Amino acid sequence: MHRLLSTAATRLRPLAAAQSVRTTSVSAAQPVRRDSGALESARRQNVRAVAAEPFLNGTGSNYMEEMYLAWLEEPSNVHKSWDVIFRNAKAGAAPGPAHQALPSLQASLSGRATATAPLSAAETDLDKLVADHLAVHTLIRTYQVRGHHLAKLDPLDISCVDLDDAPCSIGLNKVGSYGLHESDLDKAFRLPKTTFIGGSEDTLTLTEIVRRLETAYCQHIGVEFMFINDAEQCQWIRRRFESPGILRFSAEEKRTLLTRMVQSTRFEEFLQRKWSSEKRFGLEGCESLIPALKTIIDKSCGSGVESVVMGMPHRGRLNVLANVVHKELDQIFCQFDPKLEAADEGSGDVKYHLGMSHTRRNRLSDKNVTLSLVANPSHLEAVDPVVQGKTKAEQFYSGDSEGKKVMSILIHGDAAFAGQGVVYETFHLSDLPSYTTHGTVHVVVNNQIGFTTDPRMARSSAYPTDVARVVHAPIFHVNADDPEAVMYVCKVAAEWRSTFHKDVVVDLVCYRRNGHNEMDEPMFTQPLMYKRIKKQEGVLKKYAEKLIGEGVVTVQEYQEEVAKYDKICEEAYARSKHEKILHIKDWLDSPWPDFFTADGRPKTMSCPSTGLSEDQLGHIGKVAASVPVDDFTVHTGLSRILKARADMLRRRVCDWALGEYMALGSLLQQGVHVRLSGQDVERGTFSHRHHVLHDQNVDKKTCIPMNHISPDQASYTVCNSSLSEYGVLGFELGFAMASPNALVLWEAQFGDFHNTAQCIIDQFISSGQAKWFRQNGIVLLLPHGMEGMGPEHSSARPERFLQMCNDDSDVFPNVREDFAERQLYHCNWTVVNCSTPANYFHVLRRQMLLPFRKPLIVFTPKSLLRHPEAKSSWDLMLPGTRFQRLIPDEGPPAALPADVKRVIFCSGKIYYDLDRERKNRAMDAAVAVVRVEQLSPFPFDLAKVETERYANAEVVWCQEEHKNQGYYDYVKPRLQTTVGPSRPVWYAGRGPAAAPATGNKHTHLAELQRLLNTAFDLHAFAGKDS
Ligand SMILES: Cc1ncc(C[n+]2csc(CCOP(=O)(O)OP(=O)(O)O)c2C)c(N)n1
Ligand SMILES: [Mg+2]
Repeated sequence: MHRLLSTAATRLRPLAAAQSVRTTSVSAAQPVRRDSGALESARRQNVRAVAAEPFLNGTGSNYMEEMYLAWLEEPSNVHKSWDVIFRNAKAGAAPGPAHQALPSLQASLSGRATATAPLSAAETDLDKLVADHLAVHTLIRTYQVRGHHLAKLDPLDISCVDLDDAPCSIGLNKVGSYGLHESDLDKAFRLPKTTFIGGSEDTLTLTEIVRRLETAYCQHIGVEFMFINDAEQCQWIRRRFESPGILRFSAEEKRTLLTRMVQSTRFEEFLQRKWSSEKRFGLEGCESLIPALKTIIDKSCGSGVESVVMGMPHRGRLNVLANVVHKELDQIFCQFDPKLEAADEGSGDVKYHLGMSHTRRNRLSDKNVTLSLVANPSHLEAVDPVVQGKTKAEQFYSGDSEGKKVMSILIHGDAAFAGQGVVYETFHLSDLPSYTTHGTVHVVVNNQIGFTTDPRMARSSAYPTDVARVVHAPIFHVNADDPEAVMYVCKVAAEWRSTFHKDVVVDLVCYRRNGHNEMDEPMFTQPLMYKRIKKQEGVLKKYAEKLIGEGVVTVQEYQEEVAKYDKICEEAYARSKHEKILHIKDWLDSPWPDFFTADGRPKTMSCPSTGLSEDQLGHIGKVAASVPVDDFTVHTGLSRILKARADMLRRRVCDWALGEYMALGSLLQQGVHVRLSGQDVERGTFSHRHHVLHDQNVDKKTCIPMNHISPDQASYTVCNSSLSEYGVLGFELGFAMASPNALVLWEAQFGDFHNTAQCIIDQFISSGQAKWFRQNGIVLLLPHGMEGMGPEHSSARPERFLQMCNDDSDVFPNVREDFAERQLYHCNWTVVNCSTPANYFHVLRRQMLLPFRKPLIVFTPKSLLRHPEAKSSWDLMLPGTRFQRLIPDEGPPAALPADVKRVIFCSGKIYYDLDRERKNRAMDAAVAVVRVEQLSPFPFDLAKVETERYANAEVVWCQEEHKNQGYYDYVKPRLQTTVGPSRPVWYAGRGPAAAPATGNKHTHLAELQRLLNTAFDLHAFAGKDS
């Protein structure tokens, strides 16, 4: 049958000596710089010896490097023979003599060998003794590095690393590869400190050494960890997998494991019996996932964890909900009833996507633990960063700065884990200060297939888990048909996390008993694999027989356990029949209990004024214009910026950056946590923000003035992210999910780049509430504007966001009390393009002062950041003021509206071009310019006031974006609904185009002038059809 591609196997081949020299010299940068000559010299010997000495190739070279580093630290750290080699090499000895003649053991035993010790007089048998010891050490190391290649990981026994391509010289009959002989098998060897196979013994015969290494590394557990740089961590792992007797369990532990296997297996069987033709993405073939997760949770709770946030795909999800999260079984079963009506608004979602949060008593720790499974879309792995963000937020709110109370577990499919880039993006967040969750336990349900695709067609790496190596996470492969081995690795994984607070991977190598779903025929594509699977006995049966054979349980006890669980299922099934209505809100992964009324509604439907007192504006402004710590030298350019801010304070105006400061600072003062994340947000892509000041003389000395506003303020987190959109936006969404009392903002470097995070936008932000009944107040800041910068860096694609808005273009709404808030409450998100700093300030504050949460999409400016006209007086920010959904023309047209010939509606930066052009043409009285600041939900009520005010005017929509882009397709039907069918709505703007903008500056300006000409040519539409 199949298995790994040769490309994958190639990766497992030892490196050529020359290659390994190159790689290792990077990893050992520090000591090598100090004294690289000796190592290089020793390496030259090594390279020559490599052909004859298999142990010196590949990992052997790393071994030498380790020896060398240890020697550099303290010569007595290494065996005398290595000491001599390095000393001689350092002293410039030619490779031959230095390498060939090892010191006499007697000499070395009587004291440290010296660099000048004679090398030629050693007795042959002592030389051999030393060489044999070295060989044994290398043999041990080879098992540690590559033993997993030979581990019996696959329950079907059809998959293994292709050892023809990657010879692995381990095993009793391979000792010759190390220069050892059959006659050495009974000889005793002293064990190095880097192994624990001896237990309390420090010498073992070669036969016993090999036997114990095979037990540790080549049975049902395969451990990949030798790529980890940290010696303590490697020792920690070796101790846990090499110590004799590690896989001995008490009868109690075995019985608990059996019970969990019964629950896992019988749950799927129950569903299969009751709903044989329903998709459920059953766990058959990987039933040990349930005890695996429970073991991780038990062990973690034992070390103080109180909350576990989980993310997982379809496979086995219902089982996890039932048997791990403990969702009531009747609630799960009633989801299968097609007649059940939905009680809540929104589309809802299929049962294997819903989330859940539940607090229960942990039996082992006897403490409460909250388990939440985050709702997710079909898009595999998309939930990973969301889970991390939610975990980070829970850690933040509970003051858990080291991840001791809150942790995350991510469950993956093998194909998705290897194939989806967001997995990599998420791993790269794992050790960043503002994104780390202090270690995630990853569990891969590695059923060796993805839908219909074999691993050899689905990945180029040997294992699906290789992606985890980038962050040096240890990887524990385990045969999932051995529940005890599974339980053991899960214990170690949990312990690893609580010890080192780093990621770890458990790879459950299993199979998929049915097709992709229960309706699928797997024999079409994997005939041989499935013939094999049909013969495979279920793991529960095998494990029960094992325990019965060991006398741990009797047949009767086992049968009673099965009957007990079946009865629980039957009773829940009976109860589920009484359910008449399906409540999606019972499936919330992140409930906000105090934020809503008991029945989940907003406590009010109004929003207070978002203005601030003059004093508050002055105080926050002062912080923004100062360096609030002593002895701190800022860059002279920044001093100028701060001075300019101070000047704005005197003039009582705000530019964009100051408006943002006022909004965020005031929310912090009100106790709202603010988190701003994205690429280069600390300074701001356009160098306007400067929320983190850097001392020009002291490395890493920074100051965040926003955290110096008042002593009792909430804390401000501003963090430059990794260069990722999908991962980071997902993370921030997850952060925002945890609490309604935080303003979480993600800023794209330029608006265009949001599309690499499209899945988070489409699947979570736009539709999350409709599918999963949970609100989210995340803010997206998307720099947008046509400024001649070319096809990229111009458009944040407003058309895409607007196309996903759920307000009805054809129905003029019933405008009544609190219309603005009600409209917001019923929309799926808010889309704004503010033309003034004051309005930006208000919309950010409104986001937190509203009694509910909706995502907010803000198209933010670039050139307007410094535009002299784009400044706001504080008068527009005082108490009583609020966000203006639409800004009417307050100039001459408003005074004599009947004389206005044309009313131009527009949004964003084009307003300033229109205003300038109107002045240039002296058309102030003839043309009104109205700014739509909140595009969605569309301000029908205010637009109507304006169109009625200018009853004699032509209605025009003007935009700088191309006709098939921007706002036109969204706004036109809504304006049309507002004015009625008899009044045309005209368009002034660029024509349709494939790319968002031209790369030619001249063309850009010509296009702009053309559209302004149309906008102000009062005859442009004469005789035309709209
Ligand atoms: C991003 C994404 N692409 C494609 C799919 C369609 N799809 C659903 S399940 C599946 C196979 C998943 O295989 P694996 O990750 O190994 O999980 P398994 O079903 O084997 O448990 C695919 C391709 C999807 N859900 N998400
Ligand atoms: Mg799979």
